[in-house]
Formats: sequence, C-alpha cells, structure tokens
Amino acid sequence: MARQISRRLLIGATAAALPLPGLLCARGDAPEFEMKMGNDNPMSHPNTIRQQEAVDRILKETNGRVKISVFPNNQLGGDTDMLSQLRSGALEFMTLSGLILSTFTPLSSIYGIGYAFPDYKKVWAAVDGDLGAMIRASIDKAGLYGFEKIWDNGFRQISSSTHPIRTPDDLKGYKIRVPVSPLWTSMFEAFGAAPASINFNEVYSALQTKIVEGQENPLVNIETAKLYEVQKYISMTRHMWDGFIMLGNGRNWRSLPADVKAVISKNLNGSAEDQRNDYANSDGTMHALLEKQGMVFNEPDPEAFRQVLITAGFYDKWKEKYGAEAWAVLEKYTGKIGS
Ligand code: X2X
Repeated sequence: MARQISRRLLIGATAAALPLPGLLCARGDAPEFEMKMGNDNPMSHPNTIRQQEAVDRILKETNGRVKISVFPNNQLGGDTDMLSQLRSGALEFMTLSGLILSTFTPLSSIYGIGYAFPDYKKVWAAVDGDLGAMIRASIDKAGLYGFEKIWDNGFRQISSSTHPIRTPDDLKGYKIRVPVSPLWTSMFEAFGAAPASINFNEVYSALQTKIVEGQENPLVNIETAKLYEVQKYISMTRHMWDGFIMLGNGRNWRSLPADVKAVISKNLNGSAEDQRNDYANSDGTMHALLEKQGMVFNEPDPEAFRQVLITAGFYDKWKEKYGAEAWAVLEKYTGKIGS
C-alpha cells in the first residue's frame, strides 16, 4: 500500500519535477539560485518523494528563481562523502543521521541513545523542543545549518541472513553492519557484537557477500533498499530512534536573501512533517510487504537488551561523553535513562 502511495506520489512528484517551461519562460532566464540536495535513500523512499515535493514548491513559489535539484540514493557518494561536500560547499543541502554527523558534531547523536525513547510522542517533543535546539546550536557552531524540523528515520530493528535475534546472547560475536558513527559502534560492542562501520551505499553488497550477517534499520529502509533480497530474519528490537537532520552549508545559507531563506525553510520544514506521517504510518504496511518477500519476523523482549547496556556501562560512558548538562536535557523528555 505504502509502495503504491509512494509510487503514486513519486509519479506525481516526478511529473511535477519536469521543467516548468511556463514558469521559467515567464522570467525568460536561468534560475538565480541553482543548488543541490543529496540523500542516501532510494527513489521510492518517503525522504526522496517529500524532498522532491518541497523543491517543486520552492521553484514555483519563487517563480523559477530558486532551483534545488534532489540527488537521491547516494548518487553524489556515500554519507561521509556527501558530508565532506556539504562542509566544503560543493553540496548545499543534505539529510543525514545525527549519529553520522556526530563524527563532526559529537552532541548531534544524543537522541540515538539505545532505548532512550519509547514512542514518537516523546521523540518529537524532544527534537522539536530543547534537545533539538541544543543539537542545532552545536551544528551551527560547526559551520553548518540545521533546519528546525528533523526528518524521521524511525525506530530501528535488526535484520539477519543467519539467525533471528531472540535474546542478547544472539548478538555475541554477531557480525553486524552499522552506519559510520561512534555511538552505533559503541552500542553494538556493548551488546558483545562485532560491528562493522559501512556507509549505506555499500550495505547491500556487504550483506550479499556475507562480509556481515546483518544490519539494523527501520522497516521502510529495509523494504525500499530491497534488503529482503539478502536478508531472511527481522527481529523487532526497536533498540533506538534515529532522525535525518536536514542540513545546509552554513556559508551558502547565510549568503541567501531573507525572502529566499523563508521560502526554503517553510517548504523543507513542511515536507518534514509530511515525511514523519509517512514513516509513522508505514510499519504495518512494510511488515506485510516484507513478509510477502519471505522475511521471518520475531519480537524479542527489549528489556533484556536494555539491561545488557546498563551492565556494560554503556549509559554511564555516554553520559560522561555528552556531559551532565546535555544528558539532563535528554532526560527532561525521556525520563531517567539507564537505571
Ligand atoms: O545508513 C543507514 O542505515 C540509514 C539509511 O538508516 C542512515 O542513513 C542512518
């Protein structure tokens, strides 16, 4: 169902993305601002569909003055490559997990602490509230611009080609791919697994060639990246929530006229809300689609995994890394973590 919706949306978005001859001719010249936006999501993914909608509205509302082209699916390179391009100004916008960004702005991974958020209500209160403001301030200090509304990257589940993950013991020595981020590596080391840091554009081949047994992602990413072709089991561990921060190159963003920034912000933040709804309503549909592709689901007890993180000192380690002040902001929304 979500795929039809996404296909319908995609067809709509693609058609709308076709050059708007009427608009451009109305000004009779090239756009005043031509910029690029990158992501690591396939064409059929809600990120790509909603980003394309946003840039279409921006082109229209600026009467062809501002043209942002979306390059999905790692077309510009993997996440770490795109982040370097963003920092240099070769790329003007991208969506990136705060945990991958944290190699550059350590505080931006704080929302990804294992089992910190039980539900979306607390997630959005935090990232649309003081926790998000704190993260954006750290991004700003690092010379980038973080848009107010973080996009959703869902609650993450573990997939495997070898065996289902039923208890924390099943993670001992488990060769799992994780995105390039100290927090992801640290969490799976705390579980006793063998995490391998690999960018998303290389995940399918790493699973196919058995470099790793499994990976972890929300169902919509597993489905849209066709990981069901190289995975057999999905264990609904729901071990963390992740978000895609919409980022701009700071220098470029500051150089834009105020009216242009207002139109871009309104439409990107507006599409973030639409994309959040897509994700929040997708798990049931994705579950059915993935089962149809032959994937076998199990529901382990999350508390057993959380206890392992406590015993391994994972929470104490990261509370020290972020500092008591930042941790207090996190716990303002999550309640006490790690006890
Ligand atoms: O790399 C991943 O697993 C993904 C697609 O979820 C992120 O961008 C963090």
